[in-house]
Amino acid sequence: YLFYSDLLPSKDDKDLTQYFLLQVVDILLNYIKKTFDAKSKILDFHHPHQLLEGLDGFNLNLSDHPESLEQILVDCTDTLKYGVKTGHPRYFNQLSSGLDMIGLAGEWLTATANTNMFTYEIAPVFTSMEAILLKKMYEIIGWGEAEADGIFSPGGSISNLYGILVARYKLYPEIKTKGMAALPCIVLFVSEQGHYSVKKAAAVLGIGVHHVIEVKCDERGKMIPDELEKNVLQAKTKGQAPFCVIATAGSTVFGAFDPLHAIADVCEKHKLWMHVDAAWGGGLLLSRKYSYKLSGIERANSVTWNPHKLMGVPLQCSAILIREKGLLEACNQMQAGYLFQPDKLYNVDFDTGDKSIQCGRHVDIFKLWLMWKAKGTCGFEEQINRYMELAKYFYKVLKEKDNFQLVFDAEPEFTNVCFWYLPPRLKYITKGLEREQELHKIAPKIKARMTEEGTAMISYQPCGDKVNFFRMIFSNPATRQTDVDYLIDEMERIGKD
Ligand code: ABU
Repeated sequence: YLFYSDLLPSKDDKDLTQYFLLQVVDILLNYIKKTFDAKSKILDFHHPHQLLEGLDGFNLNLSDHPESLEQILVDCTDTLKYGVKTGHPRYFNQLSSGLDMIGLAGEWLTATANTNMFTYEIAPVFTSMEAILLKKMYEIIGWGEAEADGIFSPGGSISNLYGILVARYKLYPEIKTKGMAALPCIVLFVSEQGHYSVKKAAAVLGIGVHHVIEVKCDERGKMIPDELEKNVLQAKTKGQAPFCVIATAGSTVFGAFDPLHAIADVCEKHKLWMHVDAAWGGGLLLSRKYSYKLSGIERANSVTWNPHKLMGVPLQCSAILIREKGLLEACNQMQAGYLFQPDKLYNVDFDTGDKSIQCGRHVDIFKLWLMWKAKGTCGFEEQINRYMELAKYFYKVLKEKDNFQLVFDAEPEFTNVCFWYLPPRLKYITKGLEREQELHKIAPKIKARMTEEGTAMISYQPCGDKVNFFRMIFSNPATRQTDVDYLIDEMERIGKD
């Protein structure tokens, strides 16, 4: 039996580290091959209590004594065995899916480097790459490099929080020292289809969820600019102080794009900060064919853009981009003397840590940089255009079928396609409450069966007055038309009874 203490930095390593790591790579390669095999199961589902109690020798409990390296390899195999293959061609469950080989290599290298993004001192290459990538993203949005700033953050919710944080600081810099007691009753606006992270940020920032005003959407889920203006005026009449609007470019459920120019007009008129949550839709800027859907984003004061969604970068990779240099740092800077010494030997502008609300920051940049190198902008464009074509294909197939009903009759705006499956027995129930109640139960039942059988994964939700419906997402490079056809057949097979 060999143990971790026999591996490097042990002096008696005798190539054991190499052997051990090659065994790990072997386990990962087997998993990767299965991931891309459409016939393999996406998951081997077990209930939480089963996993916690232990399965076939897979014991999650920890002991006081070391386990052998052989057992550690078995633990690695089992961890993947009972997980979900998010790169499987029939995994449609989340906005972030797929398994990119270059991104994976990037993640391996990042883990091997095991450093922290807060200073150039310990991450010279990664902080430089971040500067390059941020510049690229400002250019794509349509901002000049000189006036912009940004940072990679742990996900879209945190990037949205940054946007609101900086918006508030811009208008009320005293917030940093005096807190909310020094401010009037500030309010912000987001569409009723906007992401829930906006409310969460309001709670975290001490603004309060009740001070997030939800603006009505049109029938496709886009914010109505006239409603926004009406809400702004109403808030002012009540003595509240509007400071920020969160527009959405690619809403989570419907994939809707808010009309950014019209929203920017309202923001300019009322001197409001405009943040665009393009966590999901941002990648579309790379498509010359579809980037028009985000027209007006160049007028935003800040933007959230998650390359780990449409661009398929392994989780996680999210950027907050701010159209004013210096604000992020002024808002968050605490000048910890032990990290951010001003008298270092290099240009300390590259010590980005004090712009952040965290101290330690994971290196999320390398996998994106490496993928961009490997694909070029054109590679992302091609991939994204293909998702849009797949969404249109799926929509057309469903439209032809009388046992499926689309939530929106018109062509999909984005790669989200929302629909109901209508089992034969529903035909005999007249339209009304009883039928709606029955329909509401269908999606969870089909999903449960699919999960137990491990054949496909797709999300569902109710929304407003709409009972549970499926949300199909195309953001997985492994998905082909045959997988789309399979999903439809599978729903008919499972759902018919
Ligand atoms: N941050 C939104 C992710 C939601 C989804 O993948 O469905």
